[in-house]
Amino acid sequence: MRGKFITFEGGEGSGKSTHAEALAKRLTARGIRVVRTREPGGSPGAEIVRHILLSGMAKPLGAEAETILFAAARADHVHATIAPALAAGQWVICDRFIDSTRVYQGALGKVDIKLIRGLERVAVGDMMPDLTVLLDVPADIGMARAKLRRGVEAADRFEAEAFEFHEAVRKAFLILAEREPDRFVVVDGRPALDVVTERTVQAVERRLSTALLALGALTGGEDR
Ligand code: T5A
Repeated sequence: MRGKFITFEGGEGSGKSTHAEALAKRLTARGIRVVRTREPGGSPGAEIVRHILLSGMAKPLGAEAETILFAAARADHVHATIAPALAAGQWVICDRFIDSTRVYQGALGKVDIKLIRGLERVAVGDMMPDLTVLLDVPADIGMARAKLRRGVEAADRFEAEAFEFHEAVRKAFLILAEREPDRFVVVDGRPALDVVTERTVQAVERRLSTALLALGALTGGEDR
């Protein structure tokens, strides 16, 4: 049976990496084989493109060229990492995916949605997420958390954008979630870490209960 594909989305510092990791640990403890991955990146080829994108080297080429680079990285990531894992029955938990392109390059970068959807068809095909967890936090909280985590390191190409940009990112993600309520679940990322993790796990249990039951992984409770 094909594994389940879960993506985490949200603005900078919303807690995607933290809660994706926590969810992976919970699922692994229930006997599910989990692959944790991220975008941009997640395969050797895509990690090279990640460096080009996040260093800001591609910014002068314009938003369309950046979109094409994100799609090229995604195509390699899907081909080399995501599709083989799902085919082997593993569950894939990915930090950012198509919705980040729809928001950062589409809603914010004003790249034509037709180009974005066309690139999705090429890069993703039918490897669409079964569930997308949107971690929603106000931009000021997310930026403060990202800054704290980064320490003395320089902000990357997107982190360096202004507060208004990050607040617009938050709104654009919420609009996507409203449009596709069957795929998205929105989790309030403001409460304490363990509270957000618990709510995330519960949301995944609700949405993917059939698959978890089939694997005998819903009723365990040993890790709660
Ligand atoms: N991008 C990406 C595009 O423009 N288009 C695309 O198609 C794609 C795929 C990626 C950048 O690329 C852009 C978007 C991004 O700007 P990245 O380095 O991968 O860059 O950055 P992010 O994905 O934004 O990752 P961050 O690490 O900044 O944010 P996370 O993963 O959301 O946050 P996380 O988990 O690292 O948490 C940050 C800190 O907050 C704490 C954590 O412990 C950590 O220290 N924290 C909490 N603290 C208190 N309470 C909570 N509830 C907390 N949750 C987390």
